[in-house]
Parts: sequence; structure tokens; C-alpha cells
Amino acid sequence: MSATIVAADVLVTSPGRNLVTLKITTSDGLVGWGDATLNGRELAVASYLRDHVCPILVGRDPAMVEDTWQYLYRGVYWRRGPVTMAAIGAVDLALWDIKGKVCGQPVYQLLGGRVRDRILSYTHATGWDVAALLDAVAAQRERGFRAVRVQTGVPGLESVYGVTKDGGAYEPAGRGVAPVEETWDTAAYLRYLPGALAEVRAAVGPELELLHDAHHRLTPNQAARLGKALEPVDLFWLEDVTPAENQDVLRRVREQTTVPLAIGEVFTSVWEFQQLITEQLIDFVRAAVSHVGGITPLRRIAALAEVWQVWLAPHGPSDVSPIALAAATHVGLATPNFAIQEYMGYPDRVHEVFRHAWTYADGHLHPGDAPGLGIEVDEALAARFPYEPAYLPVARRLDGTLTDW
Ligand code: GCO
Ligand code: MG
Repeated sequence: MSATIVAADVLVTSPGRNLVTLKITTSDGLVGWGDATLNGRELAVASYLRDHVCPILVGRDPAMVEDTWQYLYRGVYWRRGPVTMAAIGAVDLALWDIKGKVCGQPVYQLLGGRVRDRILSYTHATGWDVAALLDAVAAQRERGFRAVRVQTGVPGLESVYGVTKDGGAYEPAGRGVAPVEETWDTAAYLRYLPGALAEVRAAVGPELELLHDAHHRLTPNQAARLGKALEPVDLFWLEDVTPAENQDVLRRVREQTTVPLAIGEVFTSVWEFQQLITEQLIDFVRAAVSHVGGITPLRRIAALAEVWQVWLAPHGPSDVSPIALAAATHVGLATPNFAIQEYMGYPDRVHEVFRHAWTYADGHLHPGDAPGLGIEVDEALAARFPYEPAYLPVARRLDGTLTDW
């Protein structure tokens, strides 16, 4: 007799930031863990799971990973969107975790085994001015990183995406019941950034990989101008130049510049990547393994991208939990067209609540060889940190109109 799912429970904890976790328990006593965190909308995913998904998981065969994905995606009629897909992603991760434990194998073995010894990772360095940014880059190089995302302040602006003024650790979600409002001026950013990044390149030398995130804020024309201006900096990638809801416009950017483009952390399905990949409008797919619906669809996206020489580079900020990071590293070790894994890091308490087999050393991540995803959640410790409302900021232009954050 095959095992059945006997319980599916949702844990919401805030050990430094809000994280939502799905726990699936089987009749033979195995437990699988999935990440269901959606920054600023955590409780919506928790409710989607608790109220609509957990009850129908009970009684199902945990071995049927693909069928359960299809059941939750096609079987619901209302499909896609970040809340739905983060919920499906949590189920998919938990079922892969269980399958690994049943087989006594780390998930990467079930995905075909390793194609590399370890996976390259990049982290963030931020500084309000170039001197502070160079200090931050030096500190990350000390930690072994060979690839660093660089974000700076902009003269004349009080706050800028991805940068803290006091040099402290960056966490975009501000605690409180309403989002913080930031002011944004694209013209000032475009005037300042190319010179600032040229200074960074001159200081760090040619070998360090530098990345930059424009966070959806430019028009196609501005993106093309910025891409051209940054060509001498030799970026590993320029991320999210436009909101990319209108994907056709990226052709104009591609025609104008050879800067490598990365897009996709807010996309939730293979279909949102289809045009970008098949028309080669981007170089790197930034899907988050949990937000895109799990390991099952991430593998499909990777396979489509491989055909078109597009590379996989999963999203890995502190707002996807160490469970999602585990899943991304398993995929990364086993996927030929995997390029790099973002590793922003976590507050210490997060590592205590989510004990993980994955390790960071010398600029690289490894998923470890524990069965499944290699995660143990300290539920008693998690329960000591209840949910606190926290939201990403919103951004307004100088004239007060709302713009993309
Ligand atoms: C990145 C991202 C994040 C997002 C965050 C929003 O490239 O890492 O842009 O830092 O801003 O995930 O919740
Ligand atoms: Mg990004």
C-alpha cells in the first residue's frame, strides 16, 4: 500500500522577517517542507493553503508530484498569479522533499544528478556613495564572493532601491501596517549610475563579476541608453530594466545594446517567460523556485531556456526562505544551463529556525547530501516569533505620481 498524506499545516513565523512554511506529513511518518513566502502578502498565501489546498491534500499519494502540480494548477480553473503559484510552489517543494526522503537521496540526485561540483553564487553590496560601496564590495570579496550586485545612492534623492543610508543590512520590507513611501527620479539615476559603476569597475579590476538591478523602473528607451552607457563596465547582467509586462518593447533594448539582460523574479509561470526566451530577448531567467510554482515548473522553464541558450539564475533574496534556497541549489547542481544563484543571506535567527544542509563557502553554494531538500524546521522556536505586518515600499516620482518600486 502506498503512503498517503495525513496532514498539511501552515506555519507563519517572523524570525527577523515574515516567512510562511508548509509542512506535509505522510502516513509513514515522513515530513516534507515547502516555502510559501510572498513578501508583503504572506497571509494571503497562508489562507490559500489552509483554506483551499491543505484539506484536499489529505488522502492523496505524496509520490504523485507531477499529478498534484497539474491538479492544483489546471484543476482550479483560476490559474497563475503570485498567491496561487506561491501556494502550489510550497506543495511541490514539500512533495519533492518527501520523495527524496523516501528514496534516501538528496533531491538533486532525483533530478538527474550533479552536472557541476558546486554552484556559483552572487550577493549584494550597497553603499550610499562610491566609497561606501567599494567598502561593501571589499567586505563581500573577503567572504569569498566572486560576483556581487552593486547598488548605490543617487545624489539629490533621499532613498534609493536596494541601498541603506546608514550602511546597515538591507531589508526592503518595512514593519508597520502601511508601506513606506519613497521618492524616485529616473533622470538623476541615469545621470549618476554609469559614472559610479565605471569607478567601481576601475577599482575592483576586470575579474570580479558585477551585477546591477534597475528594479523595473525604466522605459525601453531609457533602458537602451543605460545599457549602452554601461557596456564599458562589463556587467554580468543588468536586471529588470523595464517592468516587462509589455515584452515586445524589449526588442528595442536588445537592438541597441549588448549588455546581458536578466528578467523574471515577479513572473509566476513558464508562459510569462515564453516570448522572452524564444525571441532571445533576455540572457538570464530570474524565476524564484517557489513563486513560479516549484521545482516541477522551474525545470520546464530551464529546459525551454536551454534550447534558446538562455541561462537560469534563480531569485534568492532573504524574502524566499532557506527552504526555497535549498530547492534552487538542488536544481542548480543538476541543471546544465544554470548560471548563478543569488544568495542575499538571512538574519541569524532564520538560520536557527530553518536548519539546512546547504552550505555557502568560497563564493559557492552546495545543497548538501541529506535526503530530500535537507531542511529541518525548529517549530518550537518558530512559534516564538509571530507574524508582524511588513510591506515593501512604494515609490513616487518627484511630482507625486506613483511609479514602479
Ligand atoms: C533581487 C530583488 C529583490 C526584491 C525583493 C522584493 O533581485 O534580489 O530585486 O531584492 O526587491 O525580492 O521582495
Ligand atoms: Mg531583482
